[in-house]
Amino acid sequence: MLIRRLRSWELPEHEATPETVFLNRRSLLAGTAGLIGAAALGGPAAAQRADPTFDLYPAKRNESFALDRAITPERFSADYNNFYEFGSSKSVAVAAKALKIRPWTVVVDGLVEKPFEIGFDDLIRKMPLEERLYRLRCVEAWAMAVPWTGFPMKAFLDLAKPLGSAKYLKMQTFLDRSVAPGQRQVWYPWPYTEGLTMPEAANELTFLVTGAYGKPLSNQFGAPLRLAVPWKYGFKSVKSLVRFSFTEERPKSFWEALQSSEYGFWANVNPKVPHPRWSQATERILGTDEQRPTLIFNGYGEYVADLYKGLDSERLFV
Ligand SMILES: Nc1nc2c(c(=O)[nH]1)N[C@H]1C(S)=C(S)[C@@H](COP(=O)(O)O)O[C@H]1N2
Ligand SMILES: [Mo]
Repeated sequence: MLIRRLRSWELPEHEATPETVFLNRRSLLAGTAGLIGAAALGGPAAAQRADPTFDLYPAKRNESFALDRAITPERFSADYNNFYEFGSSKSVAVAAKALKIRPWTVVVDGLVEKPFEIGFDDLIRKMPLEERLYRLRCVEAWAMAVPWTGFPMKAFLDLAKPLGSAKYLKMQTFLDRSVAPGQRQVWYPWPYTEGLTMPEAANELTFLVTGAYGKPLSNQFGAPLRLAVPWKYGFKSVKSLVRFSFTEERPKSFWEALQSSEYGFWANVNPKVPHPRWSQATERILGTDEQRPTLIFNGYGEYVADLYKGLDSERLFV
């Protein structure tokens, strides 16, 4: 009952369009630059200029990941976020500034040769950074296209050295009720958790993100480290990661734990498989009124369709 009432984010977009988008649209029409300060203009904010990894940006773009549409302007993508740790509205950018992203330690444990912890600044300097233009399709039927900077999960796996017995990679967000008011809402299964099979984790597309728009990530995007798996619904792209655990058992993810009939483990994008309460056939392009047809695997089938051969008994598209 409680969950039902609270999960307003599941409303179809036309019933739930937040005021901020209207405001931005209006200010655009008026010829002004939007409402969120320097970041809205695309330049690095003070927090980003002070970031100890600022010198790594912009990273060289990997041209193999091309878009079929325009990059979403940062003033839209940085002001319309799902980050339940900081509230269930889309306007979490200000609240997310409370997250302290240094020092930041990442734990690697479970079925690995040797569990370890590594500081984020050490980790990023061991990894091959590049920029990729990726699309993101939220299960709520809006979509965006973002220039992420980061490194292939494959490079991280080479560092983590999972054992042959590992079948899944479980990933978790930080847990700190003192900075994240959403985490005081005890009916949610914190910390936010997501999982991939090992073949999914090792896929060329699976990307660990440290930056966006040629700068270190701003907090609302999931700083300092988040996942991007663009062929899956956006809720799989878990933010502000602190722990990577290799397991034999399939991890239960945050939304799956809340409502498994609507949000499953696989969550691959498919226009023909509706959400129980709305169609997935089209998507609204963030910052516009444009609707586009949704693509199977969000258009990334050539990279990932083979991962799902022989898995027809699974709920691959929920
Ligand atoms: N920790 C955490 N990760 C999260 C979420 C969240 O609430 N908490 N929301 C997910 C959802 S539903 C989406 S669509 C994307 C949104 O990413 P964006 O805010 O960068 O657009 O983040 C995903 N990762
Ligand atoms: Mo989402």
